[in-house]
Amino acid sequence: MQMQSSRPDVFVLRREVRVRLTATGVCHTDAYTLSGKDPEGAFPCVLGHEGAGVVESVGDGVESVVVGDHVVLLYIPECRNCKFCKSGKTNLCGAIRATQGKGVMPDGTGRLTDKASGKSLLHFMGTSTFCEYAVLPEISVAKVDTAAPLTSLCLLGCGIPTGVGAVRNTCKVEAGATVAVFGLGGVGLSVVQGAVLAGASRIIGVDIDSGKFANALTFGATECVNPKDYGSRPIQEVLVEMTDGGLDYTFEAIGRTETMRSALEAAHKGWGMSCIIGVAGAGEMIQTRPFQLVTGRRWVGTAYGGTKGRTEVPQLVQEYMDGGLKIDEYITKKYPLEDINQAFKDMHDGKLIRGVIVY
Ligand code: NAD
Ligand code: DAO
Ligand code: ZN
Repeated sequence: MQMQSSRPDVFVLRREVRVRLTATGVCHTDAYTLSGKDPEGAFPCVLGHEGAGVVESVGDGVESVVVGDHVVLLYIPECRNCKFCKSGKTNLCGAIRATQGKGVMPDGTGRLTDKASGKSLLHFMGTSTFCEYAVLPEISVAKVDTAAPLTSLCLLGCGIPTGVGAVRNTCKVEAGATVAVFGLGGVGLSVVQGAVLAGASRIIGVDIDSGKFANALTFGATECVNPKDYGSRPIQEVLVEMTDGGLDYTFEAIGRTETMRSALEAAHKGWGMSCIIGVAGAGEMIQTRPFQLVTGRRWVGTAYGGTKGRTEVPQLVQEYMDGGLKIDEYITKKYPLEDINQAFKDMHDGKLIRGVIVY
């Protein structure tokens, strides 16, 4: 069945839901794709991937949400039925991977149209949140408590679960552990938050912009270092010296291959684990001496913090409602959609933890 709405150009098919977006975060990944540097970026498309809203209509066969439900949009779906979901080892659901990557719905068609030209637009990361409406497969929305403010919950679409989940799901940081976080933007701050919640004993923030330190300390970093203060000395040497041999866990939340290496080499011999969160430029390669791994350091990576969205996002919302998870503290500024270019500019200028577009 095809359901027509007050917007006749937008429709939902079987197992699809249409969401009226209420808010979306603006993230560097949107800017990266917009820049044209992402070889997998498919245009013309509607960008945005950190959104939340209200289910406005549903297609046939939709069982997990009804009209009026509040949802967070998921760029990694959770079908609970594919071999990835069933493995219990990963959040990388494979159910709609191929079509999502091409910017279309599972049936191979799109649901977005440029009103001015009448031409079809591609979807982005299966979400396309820079738009008042989005159509997604039902496996790509997480139903959340309607009592929680959707303007805040949009940030559970990417940055916060990524950092917190890297700590909890990917590295399973234990109480008392020592942690270093490379990069203190929204994702790095979420690692700091995750480390605090895990009971880490020492959380060292690393950033070349000392202006980021105040927020990091407020979020719970115990100290911060700026590699620029150490001249040409590799920052991993400084950290190893500061910590009597290295950290139990290090996280790279920048997206640079050099800092990925530094983070790995700042991890403690024998057991240190280093997690790559940052997304490096297309085609870039990481490197270290294999002996770093032979001697017991482990190099891992994470997408969306290993978060299984439909299962875990509602839990994060509950944690937020109970006062245990910070979300509002990330929102530096809110913008109407018409000011989205200003939001991108402010993000590039490093002024924001997160800017949020409110519809
Ligand atoms: P951001 O730009 O807000 O923060 C990056 C921080 O790194 C900034 O504070 C910057 O000053 C600092 N920095 C830059 N170069 C540095 C260097 N050489 N040494 C130390 N610090 C340096 O970005 P963000 O939104 O926090 O995202 C961080 C990274 O995480 C990005 O690469 C983003 O694409 C990636 N990301 C990954 C996932 C995932 O699922 N793996 C999800 C979301 C974002
Ligand atoms: O299943 O092969 C796959 C890819 C899943 C998507 C992983 C995305 C990870 C990085 C996202 C970055 C920022 C939003
Ligand atoms: Zn799946």
